[in-house]
Amino acid sequence: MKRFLIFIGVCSSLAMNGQDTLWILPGTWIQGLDTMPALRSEVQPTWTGFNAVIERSANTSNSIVIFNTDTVEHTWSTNAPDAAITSLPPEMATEVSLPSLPQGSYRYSLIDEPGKVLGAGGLLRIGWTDETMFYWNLSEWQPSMMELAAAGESIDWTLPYVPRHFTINERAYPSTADDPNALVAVNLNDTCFISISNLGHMNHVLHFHGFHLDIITSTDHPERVGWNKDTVPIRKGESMTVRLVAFQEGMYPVHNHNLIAVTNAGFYPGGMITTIHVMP
Ligand SMILES: [Cu+2]
Repeated sequence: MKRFLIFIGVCSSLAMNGQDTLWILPGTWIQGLDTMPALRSEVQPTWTGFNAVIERSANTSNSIVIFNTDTVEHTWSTNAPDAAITSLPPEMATEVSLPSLPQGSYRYSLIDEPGKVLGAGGLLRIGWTDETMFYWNLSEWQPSMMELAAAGESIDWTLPYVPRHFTINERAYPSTADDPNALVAVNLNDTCFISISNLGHMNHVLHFHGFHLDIITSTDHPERVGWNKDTVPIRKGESMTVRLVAFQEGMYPVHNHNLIAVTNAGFYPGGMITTIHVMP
């Protein structure tokens, strides 16, 4: 406990400079009528239910301190090429190195089974300094599986996977409108970039109304860089960056093209829906 208190003192000053420290926090997440055990990777030592974004400059190696407040060990990694795998012992701080990476969007996450099912992970954005930069951390959630993982039981991945919740930045529509990183609000003729990452256990596909977007980076499909599409698939574990040129005013929906993923506990509309709002 003493070590924990000393560490809080050191970190509260570091936290002023961005995500120098991440806190792995177990907690309770309420979505609709479901109350679920969950894990998050947050910027502060108190639970909010939202995963942090890590931002770093391009082409420089770096590190981050991760405090695992859980009572079990977790394992941390990223989807960068040749990513290191780091053990995070319980109730301890561990310094994790981040490799030198080219500009792009990547994903960090816990990769042990409870860590992966309970959802601690988010975007690792490299080399983006522009203010008009949004991010979408996609995931989906099956409460029964999360209960098993939190109880330390192993998951049978051959059973049907039937998530009840689908989220962008841990929010389901209509709450996505409350998140300035999920709601893309820009001015006419702005160019903006959206980092998209799939933290979940199934593939997703997003459909954009009103715009075709340029694929700028992709961890899993580099051959798609340069494509200009209104429908963008994101494989599980994949991260990508897309560019939006806001050439027309108005409100335009963006939604998952898989209709089960635009529901909340089976009710439409919900889940992975957000909006592009282009202001005059
Ligand atoms: Cu559509």
